[in-house]
Amino acid sequence: MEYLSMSKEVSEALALNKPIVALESTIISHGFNYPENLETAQTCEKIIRDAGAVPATIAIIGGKIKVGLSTDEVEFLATTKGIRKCSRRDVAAIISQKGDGATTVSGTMMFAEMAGIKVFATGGIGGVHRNAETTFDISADLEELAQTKVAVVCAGAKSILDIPLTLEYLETAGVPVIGYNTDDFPNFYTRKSGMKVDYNLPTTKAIADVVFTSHKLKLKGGILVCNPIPQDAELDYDFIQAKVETAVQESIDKGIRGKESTPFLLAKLHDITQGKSVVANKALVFNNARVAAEIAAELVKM
Ligand code: PSU
Ligand code: MN
Repeated sequence: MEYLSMSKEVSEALALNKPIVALESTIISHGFNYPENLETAQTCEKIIRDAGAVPATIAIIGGKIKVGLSTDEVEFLATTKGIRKCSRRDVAAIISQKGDGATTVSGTMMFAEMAGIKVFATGGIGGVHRNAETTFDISADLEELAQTKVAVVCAGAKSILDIPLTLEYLETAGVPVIGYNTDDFPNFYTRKSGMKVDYNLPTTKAIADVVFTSHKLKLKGGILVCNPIPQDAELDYDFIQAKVETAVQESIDKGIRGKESTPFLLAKLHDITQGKSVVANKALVFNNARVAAEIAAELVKM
């Protein structure tokens, strides 16, 4: 396809049926500040390589869909101001303008599927925001999970979202919610949210088997794999909950809306937790990269 540009490493891996893990780029351009964004992106790639898989960081650069970025391209996304946050609805406009876009979970899933990549590691997915009944703020990530065939490894969703409503939406959309070694739907910074997953699977092999079976059945839509933050990196539940309340209230007071909402809340949390949220965020992303690589490695054996 004329718009899709795959790195040599990724296209060889696809041809040889090697394990591949997709990575998003909104986390680089809008999730962390420089230089933490660059370090985090590079460490994720290293963790995936160390686990025997090939990382494929995804973005739109100069109007091309890039699957597998060079070091310079990752650095460009980490250091350039004003890169657009790219979900499904932004794709055609950014490409036609030969622009740059940092792909969200939604955009990354689209391009991973186009490229033939089945496993994707991220931090947390977007979801139904608190007060969505008046704001209508529901992430395009959920609709993407409903229609695009990629397994997304995440640490659940954070409390800037309404977790029970997010889970209801996923149920309606037909998205299986699988816990890796947990009964609890994880809460990003903490291992438990008070809500349950649909299936608790004890091994990455068992999870890969669900992904494999879903492909064999030609079912539409993604699979959400929930991997709790490592115990030693978990934040105190009451501490982070209180900070989230403060951040959400400030976003309401300032009238923050639309695609600005999630980046605003993340930056605010980083600020008011004196960086504790950033440390936890990195730990859970790395943990997801590793588990995604293991799932991808099991998958290519099936
Ligand atoms: N959650 C995080 N970090 C992130 C995001 C979510 O902890 O960087 C990003 C992801 O790219 C996700 C997007 O797909 O935010 C969701 O944005 P929105 O809520 O505007 O759909
Ligand atoms: Mn939104």
